Amino acid sequence: MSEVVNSWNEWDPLEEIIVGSADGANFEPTEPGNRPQIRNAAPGTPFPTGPKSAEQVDRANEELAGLAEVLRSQGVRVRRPAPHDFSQPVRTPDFEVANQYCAVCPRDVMITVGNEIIEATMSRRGRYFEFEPYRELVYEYWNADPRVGWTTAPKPSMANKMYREGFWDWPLAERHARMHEFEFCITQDEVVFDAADISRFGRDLIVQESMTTNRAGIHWLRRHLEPKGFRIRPVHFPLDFFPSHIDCTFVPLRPGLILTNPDRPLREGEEKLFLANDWELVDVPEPTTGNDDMPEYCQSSKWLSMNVLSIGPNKVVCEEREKPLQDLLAKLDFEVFTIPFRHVFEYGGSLHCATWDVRRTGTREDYFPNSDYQPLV
Ligand code: ABU
Repeated sequence: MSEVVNSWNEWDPLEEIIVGSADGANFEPTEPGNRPQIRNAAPGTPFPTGPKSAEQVDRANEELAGLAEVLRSQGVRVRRPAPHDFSQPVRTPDFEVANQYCAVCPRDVMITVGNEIIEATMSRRGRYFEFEPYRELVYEYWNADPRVGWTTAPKPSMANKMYREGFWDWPLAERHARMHEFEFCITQDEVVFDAADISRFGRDLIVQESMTTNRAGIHWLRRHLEPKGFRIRPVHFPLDFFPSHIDCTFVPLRPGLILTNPDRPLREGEEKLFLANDWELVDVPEPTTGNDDMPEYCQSSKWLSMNVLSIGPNKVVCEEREKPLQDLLAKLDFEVFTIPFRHVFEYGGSLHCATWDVRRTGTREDYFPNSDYQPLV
C-alpha cells in the first residue's frame, strides 16, 4: 500500500488535499499578536468582532467550492475541515480572547513533511485551537497507515510577555531602523511558528523569520527534523515590515523555479544557496489590485496575487483577475487554471493558504546538493 500521507515539496503531482471552509468564521480578534484594521477607514475605527455575516461566509464558501471542483476535475481527492464553533472564547491561565477565527486557511496551521503531519504552535491567541477542525482527518490518516507520523509542536503560553508590546505603534522610521534585527511582535523566549512560514523543497525546508515565526520556532524545527535527515534553512525578507507567511513572497513551482516578490528581495547573500543550486528566481508582475483596493476586512497584502497552488510541476491554479501573472506562468510552460477567489481574501489568504496538501506523488529529493550545512549535532 502506498503511503496515506506523503508530500515532500510544494509541486509534485497532487493526490489529496484539504480545502478550507468559511463555515462558522469570525472576525479575527484584536490581540497582542494582531491588530486588524479596516482598510481605508478613519484611524481609530474599531474592527468588527464576533461572527462574520452569512453573506460573507456564503460568498467565500462559493469560491472555496469552486477551488475544490477544479481540483476534483484534475483527479485530486478533496477533503474539508470539520465544523467548529469559532464564536467560542478561549480562556487559559495566561490569556483570554473573546472569539476564535476560522478554518479557511489550513496552510497556516498544518503541514505535511514527508510522511509526517505537524501541527504548528501558532502565534495568535484567536488561533490557539485552530487545529481542532483537522483532528478528525488527522486521526483518519493516522489510523489508516502506521507509517504516518503525527506531531503537535509545543503550545506557547501566548501570555503578554510573549509579545513585544510597542511593535504595532512603531513609526515607519523605527521599523526601518530595526528591519535588519528581524524583531517583530513576538519575542524570542518561546517556540513560536505558523506552518505557512515554511516552504518544502524535499530534504530542505526554507523557513521565514517573521511576525508569526521566531528564531526559537526555527530552532525547534531543526531539533525535531534534522535527526530525520532534513535541513532547515532560515530566510529573511528585510523590506517586508510585517512579514507573515512565506507564500506571498517566495513560491517554488517546480525544481529550478521560484516565483519571487519584487518588493521583498531576500536578505543579501541568502540568494547564493538558490543560485548555486541552479534555481531561477523569477519576479512576479505587479498585482492587478493595489493595497488600497483590497477587500476592506482583508489584512493581507496585494501579493496574495502570487499565492498560487500547484496541482503538479506543470499545472497551477491562479486567481482569475491576475492576468499578468497568468501570462507569465503560461510563458513558463504551465497549464493555468483560473478561478475567482477575491471573497476569500478577507480570511487572510488565497489559493495556497486555503489548502493543506497531504499527499503528492514523489519522494524526498535533494534539491541543494551544492551547500554546506551544519546540523546542530
Ligand atoms: N497569509 C499570507 C499573507 C501574506 C501577505 O500579506 O503578504
